[in-house]
Amino acid sequence: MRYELYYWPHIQGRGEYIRLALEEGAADYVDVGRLPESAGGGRPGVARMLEKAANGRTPFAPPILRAGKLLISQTANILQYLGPRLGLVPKTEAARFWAHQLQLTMADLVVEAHDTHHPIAKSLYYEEQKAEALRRAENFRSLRLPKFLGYFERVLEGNPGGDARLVGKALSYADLSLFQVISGLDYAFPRLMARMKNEHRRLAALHHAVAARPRIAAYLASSRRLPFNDLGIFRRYPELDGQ
Ligand SMILES: N[C@@H](CCC(=O)N[C@@H](CS)C(=O)NCC(=O)O)C(=O)O
Repeated sequence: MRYELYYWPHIQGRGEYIRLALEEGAADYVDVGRLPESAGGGRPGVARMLEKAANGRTPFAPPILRAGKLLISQTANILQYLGPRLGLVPKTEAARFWAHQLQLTMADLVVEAHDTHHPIAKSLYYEEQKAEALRRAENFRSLRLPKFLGYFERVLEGNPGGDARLVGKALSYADLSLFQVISGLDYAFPRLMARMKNEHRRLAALHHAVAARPRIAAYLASSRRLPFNDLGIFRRYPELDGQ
């Protein structure tokens, strides 16, 4: 199976959760958005997918995965599909729902991280909502992020398979996604995260361990991994990072 990923070519964004799973699972895939426009890629290649899917199941937003005749969108939904096929989730139904539940909780956190710089509207520039962003980020730093990170630290602590993983004994796509969330938070909130990682040693260890996995390390060092930038979900505005 050669998978096709459709995602915006200029940012890691939500496409990155899918890329990490495909890379760790050594899947054969094409990152269509990063192909030249002349080869059907780029933003037009992704936009075409959002106009009208041939099967009538047009997705609302990327990331989108084409797997043969299947066209799947929503990040957590794609990972729920890929997990068993790439050996990135345990076999039991209970474990699969648990991994999906954790992924959806990460999706909630990702929205809140995005809203620190765009609390009013995606369609406005940061500078047009900076006052609200400062207030929102203060609340994120003092209440919301500690609540989310405290939760994931407790999940690691309570995992019967060991505190190095979120689900069971082996690496799952939920671990890869938590790695990506922490990487993004490190980029956007370096001061805050230095403190947070001291207080959440299991999260810090998981982040480190995933980065060191051979396939992930090779991917991170490759040109397939886009750098963080000021267009994505995680953006570095020092004034939002507190003191
Ligand atoms: N809940 C969806 C969110 C998808 C989403 O917001 N995609 C962004 C890029 S990361 C987008 O292009 N959104 C267009 C829009 O919301 O109008 C998911 O997790 O996949």
